[in-house]
Amino acid sequence: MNGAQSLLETFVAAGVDVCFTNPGTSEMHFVAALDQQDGMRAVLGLFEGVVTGAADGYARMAGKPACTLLHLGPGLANGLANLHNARRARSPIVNVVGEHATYHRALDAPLASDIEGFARPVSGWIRVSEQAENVALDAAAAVQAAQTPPGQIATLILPADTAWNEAPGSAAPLPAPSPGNADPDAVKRAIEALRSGEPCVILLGGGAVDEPALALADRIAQRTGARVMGDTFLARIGRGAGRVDLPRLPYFAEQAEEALAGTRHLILVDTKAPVSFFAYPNQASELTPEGCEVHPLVRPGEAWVPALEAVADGVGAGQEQPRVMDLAPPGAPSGALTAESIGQSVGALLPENAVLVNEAVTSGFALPPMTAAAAPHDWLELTGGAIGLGLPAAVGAAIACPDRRVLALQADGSAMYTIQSLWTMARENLDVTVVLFANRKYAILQVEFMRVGAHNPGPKAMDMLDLSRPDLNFVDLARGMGVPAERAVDAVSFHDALARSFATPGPYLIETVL
Ligand SMILES: Cc1ncc(C[n+]2csc(CCOP(=O)(O)OP(=O)(O)O)c2C)c(N)n1
Ligand SMILES: [Mg+2]
Repeated sequence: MNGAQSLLETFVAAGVDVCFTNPGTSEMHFVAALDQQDGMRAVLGLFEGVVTGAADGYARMAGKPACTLLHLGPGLANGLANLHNARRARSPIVNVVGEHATYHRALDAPLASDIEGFARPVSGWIRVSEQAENVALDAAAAVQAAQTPPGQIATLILPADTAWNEAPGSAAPLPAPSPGNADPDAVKRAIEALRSGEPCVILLGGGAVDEPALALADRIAQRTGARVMGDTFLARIGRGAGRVDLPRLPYFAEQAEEALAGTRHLILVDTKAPVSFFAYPNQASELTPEGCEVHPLVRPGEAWVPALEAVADGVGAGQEQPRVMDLAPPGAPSGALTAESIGQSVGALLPENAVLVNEAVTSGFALPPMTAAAAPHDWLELTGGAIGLGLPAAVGAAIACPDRRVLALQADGSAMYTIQSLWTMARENLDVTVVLFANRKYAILQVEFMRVGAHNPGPKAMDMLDLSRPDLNFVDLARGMGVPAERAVDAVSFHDALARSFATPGPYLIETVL
Protein backbone atom coordinates (compact mmCIF):
# COMPACT_ATOMS: atom_id res chain seq x y z
CA MET A 1 0.00 0.00 0.00
CA ASN A 2 1.31 3.47 -0.81
CA GLY A 3 0.57 6.71 1.04
CA ALA A 4 -2.25 7.70 -1.29
CA GLN A 5 -3.99 4.35 -0.80
CA SER A 6 -3.61 4.62 2.96
CA LEU A 7 -5.15 8.10 2.76
CA LEU A 8 -8.23 6.99 0.85
CA GLU A 9 -8.75 3.88 2.97
CA THR A 10 -8.55 6.03 6.11
CA PHE A 11 -11.03 8.55 4.73
CA VAL A 12 -13.57 5.91 3.78
CA ALA A 13 -13.24 4.23 7.19
CA ALA A 14 -13.96 7.63 8.76
CA GLY A 15 -17.09 8.10 6.63
CA VAL A 16 -15.55 10.51 4.14
CA ASP A 17 -16.64 8.79 0.95
CA VAL A 18 -17.07 11.62 -1.56
CA CYS A 19 -14.19 13.48 -3.13
CA PHE A 20 -14.58 16.57 -5.31
CA THR A 21 -11.48 16.80 -7.43
CA ASN A 22 -9.50 18.84 -9.88
CA PRO A 23 -6.16 17.04 -10.00
CA GLY A 24 -2.74 17.67 -11.50
CA THR A 25 0.54 15.81 -11.87
CA SER A 26 1.42 15.94 -8.17
CA GLU A 27 -1.91 14.24 -7.32
CA MET A 28 -1.68 11.33 -9.77
CA HIS A 29 -1.13 8.69 -7.09
CA PHE A 30 -4.26 9.88 -5.31
CA VAL A 31 -6.12 9.61 -8.63
CA ALA A 32 -4.70 6.13 -9.21
CA ALA A 33 -5.76 5.06 -5.71
CA LEU A 34 -9.40 5.87 -6.54
CA ASP A 35 -9.54 2.66 -8.56
CA GLN A 36 -8.28 0.61 -5.61
CA GLN A 37 -10.78 2.12 -3.19
CA ASP A 38 -14.38 1.20 -4.13
CA GLY A 39 -15.89 3.18 -1.30
CA MET A 40 -14.84 6.62 -2.54
CA ARG A 41 -17.09 8.47 -5.02
CA ALA A 42 -14.98 10.86 -7.07
CA VAL A 43 -16.58 13.85 -8.77
CA LEU A 44 -14.67 16.02 -11.20
CA GLY A 45 -15.17 19.79 -11.23
CA LEU A 46 -13.74 21.82 -14.09
CA PHE A 47 -12.66 24.72 -11.88
CA GLU A 48 -11.62 24.65 -8.24
CA GLY A 49 -14.43 27.03 -7.24
CA VAL A 50 -16.82 24.28 -8.33
CA VAL A 51 -14.88 21.72 -6.27
CA THR A 52 -14.83 23.73 -3.04
CA GLY A 53 -18.39 25.07 -3.40
CA ALA A 54 -19.65 21.53 -4.01
CA ALA A 55 -17.84 20.37 -0.87
CA ASP A 56 -19.62 23.16 1.04
CA GLY A 57 -23.08 22.24 -0.33
CA TYR A 58 -22.36 18.59 0.38
CA ALA A 59 -21.30 19.27 3.99
CA ARG A 60 -24.37 21.41 4.68
CA MET A 61 -26.69 18.62 3.55
CA ALA A 62 -24.75 15.50 4.57
CA GLY A 63 -23.69 16.91 7.94
CA LYS A 64 -20.23 15.40 7.40
CA PRO A 65 -17.19 16.33 5.36
CA ALA A 66 -16.36 15.46 1.80
CA CYS A 67 -12.74 15.78 0.75
CA THR A 68 -11.46 17.92 -2.05
CA LEU A 69 -8.43 17.23 -4.19
CA LEU A 70 -6.66 20.41 -5.30
CA HIS A 71 -3.54 20.98 -7.32
CA LEU A 72 -0.82 22.72 -5.28
CA GLY A 73 -1.08 26.39 -4.31
CA PRO A 74 -2.73 27.67 -7.51
CA GLY A 75 -5.45 25.00 -7.44
CA LEU A 76 -6.19 25.80 -3.80
CA ALA A 77 -6.12 29.53 -4.55
CA ASN A 78 -8.69 29.10 -7.32
CA GLY A 79 -10.98 27.48 -4.75
CA LEU A 80 -10.50 30.04 -1.99
CA ALA A 81 -13.62 32.19 -2.46
CA ASN A 82 -15.92 29.24 -1.92
CA LEU A 83 -13.75 28.01 0.94
CA HIS A 84 -14.28 31.45 2.44
CA ASN A 85 -18.05 30.92 2.11
CA ALA A 86 -17.67 27.44 3.61
CA ARG A 87 -15.74 28.84 6.56
CA ARG A 88 -18.59 31.28 7.20
CA ALA A 89 -21.05 28.39 6.93
CA ARG A 90 -18.84 26.41 9.35
CA SER A 91 -18.98 23.54 6.89
CA PRO A 92 -16.70 20.63 7.68
CA ILE A 93 -14.39 20.06 4.69
CA VAL A 94 -11.14 18.12 4.31
CA ASN A 95 -8.94 19.64 1.62
CA VAL A 96 -6.20 17.48 0.21
CA VAL A 97 -3.73 19.73 -1.56
CA GLY A 98 -1.00 18.08 -3.58
CA GLU A 99 2.54 19.42 -3.24
CA HIS A 100 5.86 18.80 -4.91
CA ALA A 101 7.83 15.85 -3.55
CA THR A 102 9.65 16.73 -0.32
CA TYR A 103 13.07 16.87 -2.01
CA HIS A 104 11.67 18.94 -4.91
CA ARG A 105 10.11 21.69 -2.79
CA ALA A 106 13.33 23.62 -2.23
CA LEU A 107 14.11 23.83 -5.97
CA ASP A 108 11.52 26.53 -6.60
CA ALA A 109 9.99 24.80 -9.63
CA PRO A 110 7.33 26.83 -11.44
CA LEU A 111 4.35 25.52 -9.45
CA ALA A 112 6.07 25.90 -6.06
CA SER A 113 4.22 28.37 -3.81
CA ASP A 114 3.32 29.07 -0.22
CA ILE A 115 0.46 26.58 0.05
CA GLU A 116 0.12 27.07 3.78
CA GLY A 117 -0.06 30.80 3.19
CA PHE A 118 -3.00 30.31 0.83
CA ALA A 119 -4.66 27.84 3.17
CA ARG A 120 -4.31 29.67 6.47
CA PRO A 121 -7.11 32.27 6.28
CA VAL A 122 -9.79 29.67 5.51
CA SER A 123 -8.48 26.69 7.45
CA GLY A 124 -9.03 25.86 11.11
CA TRP A 125 -6.41 23.10 10.84
CA ILE A 126 -3.42 22.69 8.50
CA ARG A 127 -0.84 19.92 8.32
CA VAL A 128 1.88 18.87 5.89
CA SER A 129 2.41 15.12 5.71
CA GLU A 130 6.18 14.78 5.71
CA GLN A 131 6.42 11.05 5.07
CA ALA A 132 4.26 8.23 3.76
CA GLU A 133 4.25 6.56 7.21
CA ASN A 134 2.31 9.53 8.62
CA VAL A 135 -0.28 10.00 5.90
CA ALA A 136 -2.98 7.73 7.33
CA LEU A 137 -2.77 9.22 10.83
CA ASP A 138 -2.73 12.71 9.37
CA ALA A 139 -5.82 11.87 7.32
CA ALA A 140 -7.68 10.62 10.40
CA ALA A 141 -6.64 13.76 12.28
CA ALA A 142 -7.86 15.95 9.39
CA VAL A 143 -11.32 14.36 9.43
CA GLN A 144 -11.49 14.80 13.18
CA ALA A 145 -10.42 18.43 12.90
CA ALA A 146 -13.06 19.16 10.25
CA GLN A 147 -15.74 17.71 12.53
CA THR A 148 -14.69 19.74 15.55
CA PRO A 149 -17.71 21.85 16.53
CA PRO A 150 -18.97 24.07 15.07
CA GLY A 151 -17.31 22.61 11.94
CA GLN A 152 -14.24 23.86 10.12
CA ILE A 153 -11.96 23.40 7.15
CA ALA A 154 -9.01 21.07 7.55
CA THR A 155 -6.27 21.29 4.93
CA LEU A 156 -3.86 18.40 4.50
CA ILE A 157 -0.90 19.11 2.25
CA LEU A 158 0.47 16.00 0.61
CA PRO A 159 3.93 16.04 -1.00
CA ALA A 160 3.94 13.69 -4.00
CA ASP A 161 6.53 11.28 -2.54
CA THR A 162 4.42 10.74 0.57
CA ALA A 163 1.66 9.59 -1.80
CA TRP A 164 3.82 7.19 -3.81
CA ASN A 165 6.10 5.80 -1.06
CA GLU A 166 5.21 2.63 0.81
CA ALA A 167 2.89 3.16 3.80
CA PRO A 168 2.18 0.77 6.67
CA GLY A 169 -1.62 0.80 6.25
CA SER A 170 -4.71 2.84 7.01
CA ALA A 171 -5.60 4.45 10.33
CA ALA A 172 -8.72 3.97 12.45
CA PRO A 173 -11.16 6.89 12.60
CA LEU A 174 -10.69 9.33 15.48
CA PRO A 175 -13.81 10.29 17.44
CA ALA A 176 -15.58 13.49 16.39
CA PRO A 177 -15.42 15.90 19.34
CA SER A 178 -18.72 16.81 21.00
CA PRO A 179 -19.95 20.38 21.32
CA GLY A 180 -19.32 22.12 24.63
CA ASN A 181 -22.03 23.23 27.03
CA ALA A 182 -23.29 26.77 27.29
CA ASP A 183 -22.13 28.66 30.37
CA PRO A 184 -24.76 28.12 33.12
CA ASP A 185 -24.41 31.81 34.08
CA ALA A 186 -25.25 32.77 30.50
CA VAL A 187 -28.38 30.62 30.76
CA LYS A 188 -29.30 32.33 34.03
CA ARG A 189 -28.78 35.81 32.58
CA ALA A 190 -30.89 34.97 29.51
CA ILE A 191 -33.72 33.75 31.75
CA GLU A 192 -33.52 36.96 33.82
CA ALA A 193 -33.63 39.11 30.71
CA LEU A 194 -36.58 37.18 29.31
CA ARG A 195 -38.45 37.52 32.60
CA SER A 196 -37.68 41.22 32.97
CA GLY A 197 -40.71 42.28 30.96
CA GLU A 198 -38.41 44.42 28.80
CA PRO A 199 -38.32 43.97 25.00
CA CYS A 200 -36.16 40.97 24.09
CA VAL A 201 -34.98 39.56 20.78
CA ILE A 202 -33.60 36.04 20.53
CA LEU A 203 -31.23 35.98 17.56
CA LEU A 204 -30.58 32.52 16.12
CA GLY A 205 -27.66 31.77 13.83
CA GLY A 206 -25.27 29.02 12.75
CA GLY A 207 -26.70 25.59 13.43
CA ALA A 208 -29.23 26.87 15.95
CA VAL A 209 -31.96 27.11 13.34
CA ASP A 210 -32.72 23.40 13.17
CA GLU A 211 -36.21 22.16 14.01
CA PRO A 212 -35.64 21.66 17.76
CA ALA A 213 -34.07 25.11 18.10
CA LEU A 214 -36.86 26.85 16.20
CA ALA A 215 -39.52 25.04 18.21
CA LEU A 216 -37.87 25.86 21.56
CA ALA A 217 -37.28 29.50 20.64
CA ASP A 218 -40.90 29.86 19.54
CA ARG A 219 -42.18 28.36 22.77
CA ILE A 220 -39.99 30.77 24.77
CA ALA A 221 -41.28 33.65 22.64
CA GLN A 222 -44.90 32.72 23.27
CA ARG A 223 -44.32 32.53 27.01
CA THR A 224 -42.29 35.73 27.37
CA GLY A 225 -43.28 38.01 24.47
CA ALA A 226 -39.71 37.99 23.13
CA ARG A 227 -39.27 38.15 19.37
CA VAL A 228 -37.25 35.49 17.54
CA MET A 229 -35.16 36.42 14.53
CA GLY A 230 -32.59 34.61 12.37
CA ASP A 231 -29.33 35.92 11.02
CA THR A 232 -29.57 37.53 7.57
CA PHE A 233 -27.73 34.65 5.89
CA LEU A 234 -27.86 31.05 7.07
CA ALA A 235 -26.00 27.97 5.89
CA ARG A 236 -29.12 25.81 6.06
CA ILE A 237 -32.63 26.16 7.39
CA GLY A 238 -35.67 23.90 7.20
CA ARG A 239 -38.72 25.84 6.05
CA GLY A 240 -42.26 25.30 4.85
CA ALA A 241 -45.21 23.28 6.14
CA GLY A 242 -44.73 21.77 9.58
CA ARG A 243 -41.87 24.12 10.48
CA VAL A 244 -41.76 27.34 12.50
CA ASP A 245 -41.25 30.31 10.17
CA LEU A 246 -38.21 32.36 11.16
CA PRO A 247 -38.17 36.10 10.34
CA ARG A 248 -34.69 37.26 9.32
CA LEU A 249 -32.65 40.28 10.16
CA PRO A 250 -32.86 42.40 6.97
CA TYR A 251 -29.78 42.91 4.78
CA PHE A 252 -29.75 46.71 4.59
CA ALA A 253 -28.42 48.31 7.77
CA GLU A 254 -31.22 50.84 8.24
CA GLN A 255 -33.85 48.10 7.88
CA ALA A 256 -31.97 45.91 10.35
CA GLU A 257 -31.76 48.82 12.79
CA GLU A 258 -35.48 49.35 12.43
CA ALA A 259 -36.14 45.65 13.04
CA LEU A 260 -34.14 45.80 16.29
CA ALA A 261 -35.27 49.26 17.44
CA GLY A 262 -36.42 49.40 21.05
CA THR A 263 -34.82 46.06 21.95
CA ARG A 264 -33.43 46.08 25.51
CA HIS A 265 -31.98 42.56 25.51
CA LEU A 266 -30.45 40.78 22.55
CA ILE A 267 -29.95 37.07 23.28
CA LEU A 268 -27.47 35.41 20.94
CA VAL A 269 -27.72 31.73 20.10
CA ASP A 270 -24.78 30.36 18.11
CA THR A 271 -24.11 33.76 16.57
CA LYS A 272 -22.55 37.14 17.35
CA ALA A 273 -23.97 40.62 17.73
CA PRO A 274 -25.08 41.75 14.27
CA VAL A 275 -23.03 44.13 12.12
CA SER A 276 -23.95 45.63 8.78
CA PHE A 277 -22.69 43.82 5.68
CA PHE A 278 -20.78 46.91 4.53
CA ALA A 279 -19.95 50.28 6.02
CA TYR A 280 -21.83 53.23 4.50
CA PRO A 281 -20.95 56.89 5.00
CA ASN A 282 -22.80 58.30 8.03
CA GLN A 283 -24.34 54.98 9.04
CA ALA A 284 -23.69 52.74 12.01
CA SER A 285 -21.79 49.51 11.44
CA GLU A 286 -22.96 47.85 14.64
CA LEU A 287 -26.66 47.10 14.58
CA THR A 288 -27.31 46.54 18.29
CA PRO A 289 -29.49 49.46 19.43
CA GLU A 290 -28.13 51.98 21.98
CA GLY A 291 -28.82 50.84 25.52
CA CYS A 292 -29.49 47.24 24.50
CA GLU A 293 -27.75 44.59 26.56
CA VAL A 294 -26.19 41.73 24.58
CA HIS A 295 -26.41 38.26 26.14
CA PRO A 296 -24.30 35.57 24.44
CA LEU A 297 -26.33 32.52 25.47
CA VAL A 298 -24.75 29.91 23.17
CA ARG A 299 -21.39 30.50 21.57
CA PRO A 300 -20.29 28.79 18.35
CA GLY A 301 -19.06 25.31 19.22
CA GLU A 302 -21.55 24.95 22.09
CA ALA A 303 -24.72 22.85 22.07
CA TRP A 304 -27.84 24.98 21.58
CA VAL A 305 -30.66 22.54 22.30
CA PRO A 306 -29.85 21.88 25.99
CA ALA A 307 -29.31 25.61 26.57
CA LEU A 308 -32.64 26.52 24.94
CA GLU A 309 -34.35 23.73 26.89
CA ALA A 310 -32.96 25.16 30.12
CA VAL A 311 -34.17 28.62 29.17
CA ALA A 312 -37.61 27.28 28.20
CA ASP A 313 -37.84 25.59 31.62
CA GLY A 314 -36.56 28.71 33.37
CA VAL A 315 -39.25 30.93 31.87
CA GLY A 316 -41.98 28.32 32.34
CA ALA A 317 -42.61 27.62 28.66
CA GLY A 318 -43.81 24.08 29.39
CA GLN A 319 -47.29 24.22 27.88
CA GLU A 320 -46.69 26.18 24.71
CA GLN A 321 -46.79 24.37 21.39
CA PRO A 322 -44.55 25.62 18.57
CA ARG A 323 -46.54 27.53 15.95
CA VAL A 324 -45.74 25.65 12.75
CA MET A 325 -46.83 26.60 9.26
CA ASP A 326 -49.82 24.87 7.67
CA LEU A 327 -49.38 23.77 4.08
CA ALA A 328 -50.74 26.68 2.00
CA PRO A 329 -48.78 27.00 -1.23
CA PRO A 330 -49.62 29.88 -3.56
CA GLY A 331 -51.70 29.26 -6.70
CA ALA A 332 -50.29 29.13 -10.20
CA PRO A 333 -49.44 32.54 -11.68
CA SER A 334 -50.48 33.95 -15.04
CA GLY A 335 -49.47 36.93 -17.15
CA ALA A 336 -46.01 38.35 -17.52
CA LEU A 337 -42.90 36.58 -16.29
CA THR A 338 -41.57 38.47 -13.25
CA ALA A 339 -39.44 37.65 -10.23
CA GLU A 340 -42.74 37.57 -8.33
CA SER A 341 -44.49 35.14 -10.69
CA ILE A 342 -41.41 32.89 -10.54
CA GLY A 343 -41.51 32.94 -6.74
CA GLN A 344 -45.18 32.02 -6.92
CA SER A 345 -44.48 29.03 -9.20
CA VAL A 346 -41.66 27.90 -6.94
CA GLY A 347 -43.93 28.04 -3.88
CA ALA A 348 -46.71 26.24 -5.72
CA LEU A 349 -44.64 23.44 -7.23
CA LEU A 350 -41.76 22.85 -4.81
CA PRO A 351 -41.62 19.08 -4.25
CA GLU A 352 -41.65 17.77 -0.70
CA ASN A 353 -38.15 17.66 0.76
CA ALA A 354 -36.60 19.73 -2.01
CA VAL A 355 -33.29 21.46 -1.36
CA LEU A 356 -33.49 25.07 -2.46
CA VAL A 357 -30.20 26.86 -3.09
CA ASN A 358 -30.78 30.60 -3.17
CA GLU A 359 -28.30 32.75 -5.04
CA ALA A 360 -30.99 34.75 -6.83
CA VAL A 361 -29.67 38.01 -5.33
CA THR A 362 -32.06 40.88 -6.26
CA SER A 363 -34.46 38.58 -8.13
CA GLY A 364 -35.06 36.55 -4.97
CA PHE A 365 -37.24 38.98 -3.01
CA ALA A 366 -40.48 37.01 -3.65
CA LEU A 367 -39.01 33.65 -2.71
CA PRO A 368 -39.17 33.74 1.12
CA PRO A 369 -42.83 34.84 1.36
CA MET A 370 -43.94 32.56 -1.48
CA THR A 371 -42.27 29.47 0.00
CA ALA A 372 -42.96 30.00 3.72
CA ALA A 373 -46.05 27.75 3.55
CA ALA A 374 -44.83 25.57 0.67
CA ALA A 375 -44.03 21.88 1.06
CA PRO A 376 -41.27 21.29 3.63
CA HIS A 377 -37.82 21.98 2.20
CA ASP A 378 -34.27 22.92 3.14
CA TRP A 379 -32.97 26.32 2.15
CA LEU A 380 -29.26 27.06 1.61
CA GLU A 381 -27.78 30.47 0.93
CA LEU A 382 -24.58 32.44 0.62
CA THR A 383 -22.98 32.87 4.04
CA GLY A 384 -19.79 34.67 3.14
CA GLY A 385 -20.92 37.10 0.44
CA ALA A 386 -18.52 35.70 -2.18
CA ILE A 387 -20.80 35.08 -5.15
CA GLY A 388 -20.45 31.96 -7.28
CA LEU A 389 -21.52 29.45 -4.63
CA GLY A 390 -25.02 28.67 -5.89
CA LEU A 391 -24.38 26.24 -8.72
CA PRO A 392 -21.50 24.38 -7.04
CA ALA A 393 -23.49 24.10 -3.79
CA ALA A 394 -26.37 22.63 -5.81
CA VAL A 395 -23.96 19.98 -7.15
CA GLY A 396 -22.82 19.11 -3.63
CA ALA A 397 -26.36 19.07 -2.20
CA ALA A 398 -27.55 16.76 -4.99
CA ILE A 399 -24.70 14.34 -4.32
CA ALA A 400 -25.42 14.40 -0.58
CA CYS A 401 -29.17 13.86 -1.14
CA PRO A 402 -29.66 11.70 -4.25
CA ASP A 403 -33.35 11.14 -3.52
CA ARG A 404 -34.25 14.83 -3.22
CA ARG A 405 -34.81 17.42 -5.97
CA VAL A 406 -32.42 20.35 -5.80
CA LEU A 407 -33.63 23.72 -7.04
CA ALA A 408 -30.91 26.30 -7.72
CA LEU A 409 -32.32 29.81 -7.95
CA GLN A 410 -29.48 31.60 -9.60
CA ALA A 411 -28.73 35.19 -10.61
CA ASP A 412 -26.90 35.59 -13.92
CA GLY A 413 -23.81 37.50 -12.82
CA SER A 414 -23.17 35.12 -9.93
CA ALA A 415 -23.78 32.11 -12.20
CA MET A 416 -20.88 33.05 -14.44
CA TYR A 417 -18.26 32.64 -11.70
CA THR A 418 -18.72 28.88 -11.60
CA ILE A 419 -20.84 28.09 -14.66
CA GLN A 420 -18.80 24.90 -15.23
CA SER A 421 -20.94 23.37 -12.46
CA LEU A 422 -23.51 22.62 -15.18
CA TRP A 423 -21.12 20.15 -16.77
CA THR A 424 -20.71 18.27 -13.48
CA MET A 425 -24.51 18.21 -13.09
CA ALA A 426 -24.79 16.62 -16.54
CA ARG A 427 -21.94 14.18 -16.05
CA GLU A 428 -23.22 12.96 -12.68
CA ASN A 429 -26.85 13.12 -13.91
CA LEU A 430 -27.89 15.09 -10.83
CA ASP A 431 -31.55 15.96 -10.16
CA VAL A 432 -30.95 19.70 -10.19
CA THR A 433 -33.30 22.29 -11.64
CA VAL A 434 -31.57 25.60 -12.32
CA VAL A 435 -33.74 28.70 -12.64
CA LEU A 436 -31.53 31.36 -14.16
CA PHE A 437 -32.58 34.95 -13.47
CA ALA A 438 -31.15 36.85 -16.43
CA ASN A 439 -31.60 40.51 -15.65
CA ARG A 440 -28.38 41.08 -17.59
CA LYS A 441 -26.81 43.28 -14.99
CA TYR A 442 -25.17 43.39 -11.59
CA ALA A 443 -28.43 44.85 -10.27
CA ILE A 444 -27.43 44.85 -6.59
CA LEU A 445 -24.34 46.90 -7.41
CA GLN A 446 -26.48 49.49 -9.19
CA VAL A 447 -28.39 49.84 -5.90
CA GLU A 448 -25.22 49.85 -3.79
CA PHE A 449 -23.65 52.45 -6.08
CA MET A 450 -26.20 54.98 -4.86
CA ARG A 451 -26.17 53.79 -1.27
CA VAL A 452 -22.45 54.31 -0.75
CA GLY A 453 -22.87 57.86 -1.95
CA ALA A 454 -21.08 57.47 -5.32
CA HIS A 455 -23.67 59.54 -7.18
CA ASN A 456 -24.08 60.45 -10.86
CA PRO A 457 -22.73 57.29 -12.46
CA GLY A 458 -21.28 58.00 -15.90
CA PRO A 459 -21.39 55.60 -18.85
CA LYS A 460 -18.06 53.98 -17.94
CA ALA A 461 -19.23 53.37 -14.38
CA MET A 462 -22.57 51.93 -15.51
CA ASP A 463 -20.78 49.72 -18.01
CA MET A 464 -19.04 47.96 -15.10
CA LEU A 465 -22.42 46.99 -13.66
CA ASP A 466 -24.00 45.84 -16.92
CA LEU A 467 -23.88 42.34 -18.46
CA SER A 468 -25.13 43.11 -21.96
CA ARG A 469 -23.00 43.58 -25.09
CA PRO A 470 -23.19 40.68 -25.73
CA ASP A 471 -26.17 39.14 -23.91
CA LEU A 472 -25.33 35.81 -22.33
CA ASN A 473 -27.34 32.92 -23.76
CA PHE A 474 -27.78 30.54 -20.85
CA VAL A 475 -29.77 28.05 -22.89
CA ASP A 476 -26.80 27.63 -25.24
CA LEU A 477 -24.33 27.61 -22.35
CA ALA A 478 -26.29 24.85 -20.60
CA ARG A 479 -26.73 22.75 -23.75
CA GLY A 480 -23.05 23.18 -24.52
CA MET A 481 -22.29 21.51 -21.20
CA GLY A 482 -24.83 18.73 -21.65
CA VAL A 483 -27.71 20.18 -19.61
CA PRO A 484 -31.05 20.40 -21.44
CA ALA A 485 -32.47 23.90 -21.24
CA GLU A 486 -35.19 26.26 -22.39
CA ARG A 487 -36.09 29.92 -22.12
CA ALA A 488 -39.45 30.70 -20.51
CA VAL A 489 -41.35 33.61 -22.04
CA ASP A 490 -44.28 34.14 -19.68
CA ALA A 491 -45.53 33.07 -16.25
CA VAL A 492 -47.47 30.09 -17.60
CA SER A 493 -44.68 28.69 -19.76
CA PHE A 494 -42.29 29.04 -16.81
CA HIS A 495 -44.73 27.26 -14.51
CA ASP A 496 -45.09 24.40 -16.99
CA ALA A 497 -41.34 24.14 -17.54
CA LEU A 498 -40.69 24.03 -13.80
CA ALA A 499 -43.33 21.34 -13.28
CA ARG A 500 -41.86 19.29 -16.13
CA SER A 501 -38.34 19.61 -14.75
CA PHE A 502 -39.44 18.53 -11.27
CA ALA A 503 -41.04 15.44 -12.82
CA THR A 504 -38.03 14.52 -14.98
CA PRO A 505 -34.83 12.97 -13.59
CA GLY A 506 -31.56 14.71 -14.32
CA PRO A 507 -30.54 18.35 -14.56
CA TYR A 508 -32.47 21.06 -16.37
CA LEU A 509 -32.01 24.80 -16.78
CA ILE A 510 -34.77 27.35 -17.32
CA GLU A 511 -33.59 30.79 -18.37
CA THR A 512 -35.86 33.67 -17.46
CA VAL A 513 -35.08 37.03 -19.03
CA LEU A 514 -36.31 39.70 -16.64
C1 LIG B 1 -16.30 36.86 -5.32
C2 LIG B 1 -17.07 38.11 -5.46
N1 LIG B 1 -16.75 38.99 -6.42
C3 LIG B 1 -17.45 40.13 -6.56
C4 LIG B 1 -18.47 40.43 -5.72
C5 LIG B 1 -19.19 41.77 -5.81
N2 LIG B 1 -20.56 41.56 -6.21
C6 LIG B 1 -21.57 41.52 -5.33
S1 LIG B 1 -23.03 41.28 -6.02
C7 LIG B 1 -22.35 41.26 -7.56
C8 LIG B 1 -23.17 41.11 -8.78
C9 LIG B 1 -24.40 40.29 -8.61
O1 LIG B 1 -25.06 40.26 -9.84
P1 LIG B 1 -26.06 39.09 -10.17
O2 LIG B 1 -25.54 37.82 -9.67
O3 LIG B 1 -26.40 39.18 -11.61
O4 LIG B 1 -27.33 39.45 -9.27
P2 LIG B 1 -28.28 40.73 -9.40
O5 LIG B 1 -27.68 41.77 -8.53
O6 LIG B 1 -28.31 41.12 -10.82
O7 LIG B 1 -29.60 40.28 -8.90
C10 LIG B 1 -20.98 41.43 -7.50
C11 LIG B 1 -20.10 41.45 -8.68
C12 LIG B 1 -18.77 39.49 -4.72
N3 LIG B 1 -19.74 39.69 -3.84
N4 LIG B 1 -18.07 38.35 -4.62
MG1 LIG C 1 -27.96 39.99 -12.58
